[in-house]
Amino acid sequence: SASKADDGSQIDSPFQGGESFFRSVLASMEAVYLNRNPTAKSILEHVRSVDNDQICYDHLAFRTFGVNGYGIDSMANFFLDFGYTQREELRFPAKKLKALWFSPPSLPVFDGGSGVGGPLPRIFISELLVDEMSQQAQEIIRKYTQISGSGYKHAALSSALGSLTWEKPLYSEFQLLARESEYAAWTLVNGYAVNHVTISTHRLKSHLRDIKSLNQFIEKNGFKLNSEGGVLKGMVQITNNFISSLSVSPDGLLLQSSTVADSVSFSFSDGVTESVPCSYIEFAERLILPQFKDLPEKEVKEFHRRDGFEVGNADKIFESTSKGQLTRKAG
Ligand code: OOG
Ligand code: NI
Repeated sequence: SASKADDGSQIDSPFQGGESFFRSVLASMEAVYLNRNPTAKSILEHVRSVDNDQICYDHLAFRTFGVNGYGIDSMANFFLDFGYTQREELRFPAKKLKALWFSPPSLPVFDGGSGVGGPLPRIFISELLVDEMSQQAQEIIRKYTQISGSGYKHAALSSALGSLTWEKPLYSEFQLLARESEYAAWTLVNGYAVNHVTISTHRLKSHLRDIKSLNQFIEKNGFKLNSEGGVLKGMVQITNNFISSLSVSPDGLLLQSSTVADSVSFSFSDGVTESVPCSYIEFAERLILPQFKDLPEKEVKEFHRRDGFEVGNADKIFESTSKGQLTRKAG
């Protein structure tokens, strides 16, 4: 799975360590995600029923608190240890977030599995710039990361077990964070749990390989897509309800859409039980780079396609867990 750096050179680091161990960890992270998020589970089943068991994950995403060692590095270390390569940084000043993505190492042999057994996914990890938050919000975040002690060293384990490394917060603390940053509130109650998996649509075999068809298929089956950013920046404005959920990069080559997150009931430490946003599922179509547009279709590999992420798209996708999207009516 060769990938290209910005200067066009190949980044092709080899996989390091035990592949079956690595895939078991991914499978445990995925199991936690599927158990908590019935929409994601059901959409994967629907897609699989049309597309003969072959689903490739474009990327997995995680959220972190950028403080006391709990930031991006805490989760990235696990992937770096198995040969992943750090790539570009993305900044979201209004949301007080930054993100990094990591490209997967190449495998010595790959015999065509599906999901976490398939081609290794990219990894997208973001962090809240905690120092830029209000004093009150910082106090809450610092309190829980301090309680957690060395928990940041066990980010992957925490994600695979579906267990927070810190104690459960008070409901009032969750609410205070939510008013200032829905990302912060999400991370306080979900910790290192997988935020979303992304289906690589162009690697599907059926008509669903076209992300617009997949969006229609999803909505026809009664699921709600994140409608944030209905006006496509730098693109023609499309008023069709299905397509308004699509984010397109300025070069027109990275197309992404996502569902609205599921909610789970969460028992706060003060005895309050409230529903909180959990995870969502995303779809990404990476189009063929202009210099490879004449390649015969069956020769097209992943590295011939648009790589990486896009700030404008990501900014809208972050809203998949926002209250505004969760309470919106479908359609
Ligand atoms: C990540 C949102 C961005 C993408 O693919 O650009 C993203 C998040 O919600 O934590 O997933
Ligand atoms: Ni994503």
